[in-house]
Amino acid sequence: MTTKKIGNALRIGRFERTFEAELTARYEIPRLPDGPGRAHFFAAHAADVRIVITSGTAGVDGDTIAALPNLKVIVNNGAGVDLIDLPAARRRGIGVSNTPDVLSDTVADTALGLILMTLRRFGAADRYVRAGRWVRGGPFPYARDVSGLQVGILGLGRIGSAIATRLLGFDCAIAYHNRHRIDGSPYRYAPSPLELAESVDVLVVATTGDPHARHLVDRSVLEALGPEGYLVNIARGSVVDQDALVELLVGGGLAGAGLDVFADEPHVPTELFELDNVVLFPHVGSATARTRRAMALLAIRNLESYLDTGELVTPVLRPRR
Ligand code: 8YV
Repeated sequence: MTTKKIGNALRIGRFERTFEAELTARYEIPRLPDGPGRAHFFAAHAADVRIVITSGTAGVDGDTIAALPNLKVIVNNGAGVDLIDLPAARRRGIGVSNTPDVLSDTVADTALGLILMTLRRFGAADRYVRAGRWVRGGPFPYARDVSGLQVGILGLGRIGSAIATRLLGFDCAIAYHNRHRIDGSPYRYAPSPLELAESVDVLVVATTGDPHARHLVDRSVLEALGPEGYLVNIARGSVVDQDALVELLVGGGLAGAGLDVFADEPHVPTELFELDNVVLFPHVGSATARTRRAMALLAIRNLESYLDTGELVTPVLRPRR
């Protein structure tokens, strides 16, 4: 494959390895330097940039959008666009694309893994064997059944729905909260996150990480979940009040938590390392070879579609023509 130069495009942030490989195999695109080099780059090239390519973990803030006067489109590798200033993009008519659907099953599998590992204490059980404690200490303590539980899903979108479908196979009763009730949904609707938490054994966070979702799971929601309740988060760390979560876990105010995402990744509160009822993943929700390739190819299809037709394949915001 020969690489093609796209002079009016700019890469922002570091990309996960499959996207990096697929993109560089096809295109030669300059990267926005970090540090002092950034101001020099803007001074020399800002007016040329029409396309920005970024990833879920890097994003494009309002200052960067303001610094690029001719920006027309932002292509994001990842479903979550919470690190892109969408209101600023909308005001300027800048299109934004993401990579929905192709990751839903894999992220839902991750949620199920976290639920099973946390409630059945599979991670702790594995550590028990490896540490030779089965021989010395006898049988491992009892865990909690997943089958037949009441599970609340905060954010019944594409990923939330894929989680619900899987849980039906475990005979779980599903409830959900979204800003609006979904017509025709087979699941019980809870009018607020608090009422959802009060009525379930496990609360699964599957919302977007948009500003309106910040701390949607606050201390009162966690307290409503209570000492017998579990929190699972595969969405964004910003949705949960992490300080309150840590405090409640340490003090026994929650039964446990399964977390793939954190408030300040890759930093994880060290208090959690001590707790055997907590399962910690390094944001691997979509991290399988097949899914990361599907995401990368969809991001590239968005780029190519914009170059060919001026339209995006999976727009979050359509570019103004
Ligand atoms: C990735 C994600 O971590 O898609 C998302 O929003 O959180 C993850 O799949 C990331 O986007 C990879 O760039």
